[in-house]
Amino acid sequence: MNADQEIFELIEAERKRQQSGLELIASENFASDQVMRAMGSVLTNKYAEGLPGKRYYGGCEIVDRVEDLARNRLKTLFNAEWVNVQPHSGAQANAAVMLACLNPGDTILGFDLSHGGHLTHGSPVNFSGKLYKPTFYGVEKDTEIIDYDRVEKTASKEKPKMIICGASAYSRDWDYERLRKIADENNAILLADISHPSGLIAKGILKDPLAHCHIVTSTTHKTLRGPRGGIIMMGSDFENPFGHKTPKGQIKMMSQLLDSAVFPGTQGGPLEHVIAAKAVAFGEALTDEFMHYTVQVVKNAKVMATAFVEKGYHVISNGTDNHSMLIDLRSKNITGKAAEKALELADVTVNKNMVPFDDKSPFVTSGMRVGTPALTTRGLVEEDMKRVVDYIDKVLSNPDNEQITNTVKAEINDWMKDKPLFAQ
Ligand code: DSN
Repeated sequence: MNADQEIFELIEAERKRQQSGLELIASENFASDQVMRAMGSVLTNKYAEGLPGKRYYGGCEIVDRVEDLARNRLKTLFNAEWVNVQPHSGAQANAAVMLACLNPGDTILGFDLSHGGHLTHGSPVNFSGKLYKPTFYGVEKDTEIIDYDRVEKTASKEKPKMIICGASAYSRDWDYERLRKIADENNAILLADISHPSGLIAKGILKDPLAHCHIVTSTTHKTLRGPRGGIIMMGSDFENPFGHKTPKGQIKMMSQLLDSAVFPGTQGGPLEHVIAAKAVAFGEALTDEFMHYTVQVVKNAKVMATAFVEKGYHVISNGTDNHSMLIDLRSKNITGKAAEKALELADVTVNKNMVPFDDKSPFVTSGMRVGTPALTTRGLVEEDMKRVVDYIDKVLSNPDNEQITNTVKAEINDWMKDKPLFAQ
């Protein structure tokens, strides 16, 4: 059969874009060839509604083994007692958890989207803010860090059924132990969405949420460097902490509730080709090479944050513990929207982002978010981060100067041309 020229030309154009530029979007990464091979395999042809050993279709013996490998590797990676690897995305994972644990109208307490939180943690434009009653905590104005005493006060006032921690743009580690105490005081379920730092958590570089949180969700394509997808995990609270009962009065374990909230609650057939790719990525994440990778991600981020501060940029909370940072551009007299556009013209990809207490709309914003997972996968190290910040500063200091933009772009293209997407 002929290749679909139209679409494969576009795929090749995207490959060249990824190859020639600097990828700084904190939620993006480059998956290995074997992850992509698994995703592009015949497993896409198979329906397998249900779980390994309990499917609604024949012919599932092999996909059962694939999914079991994914589940077992994930359990080992995070020291989890129970996992579900079927969510198609992080949003789907969070939807399933909320369906399993909450009734419509229940109060949830999440990290404010405009301070770095996520849409699925209660935003009014998302199912989580429409079906449930959202309340929020945020960072302090002076420190730009979460004050857990204030979270405790907010929780005792709002009495949430679920407290959600985790963020899309918060560069500090989380105090899961303290949050669990706050959840227990309010008889609330504690959900950690670790989509951003999950790769770093897997290797012990950041605190372990599974030791304290009832339920943990993540995507698999950010610092975990797998295919685009989601997962749900439980650690020590494997048993149902709230005694949900079936109509016949049997206590259902939380794991059963979560499994059925994924399928048939919110999804149909699982994507077994993606689950195979997840298994490959979990296998990669179990290696020492991945340990070196995650250590380098954080080293690179710290050097990058310092380089920005030295050039007079306001890095929110003055630094980072993880792979990302949020930069308030107001002191540089450029909006997030204008910065994103100017950098794009120089083949540097970032995203505009609200900063805490922003006075601009989400379409304009006062900030940009950057991260090091993708550049580190390409093999870049600390010295390279300083060079990246020099380029960014040159462009943002002269956003309308086409000559400077073109010179920076040419230098970046030349620098990147021989660097594979997946080097380390
Ligand atoms: N869109 C993701 C991010 O960029 O952080 C979160 O879903």
